Amino acid sequence: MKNVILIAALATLASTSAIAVGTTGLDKSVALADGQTVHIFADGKMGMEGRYGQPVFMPAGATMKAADGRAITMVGNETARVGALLRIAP
Ligand SMILES: [Cu+2]
Repeated sequence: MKNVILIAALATLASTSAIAVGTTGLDKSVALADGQTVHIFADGKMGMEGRYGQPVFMPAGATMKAADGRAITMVGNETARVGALLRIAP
């Protein structure tokens, strides 16, 4: 009985930390030609990270050039989410 409770407690702990890791909602990050990075979240909105690892303002609708030459149009301007992301995974 004691082991069953311990296993249940460990399973709860594991799922709680999995939720914590997943809260950033980050889908992917794309390097830009100018050295900045655009972070694309699961809901399609984007946020900018500057060359020095800081959140950067970029208005929605602005066009960016990816390092591979693709053009990406800014959707949203998620500076706060990028700030949270950089604090979690510096
Ligand atoms: Cu941008």
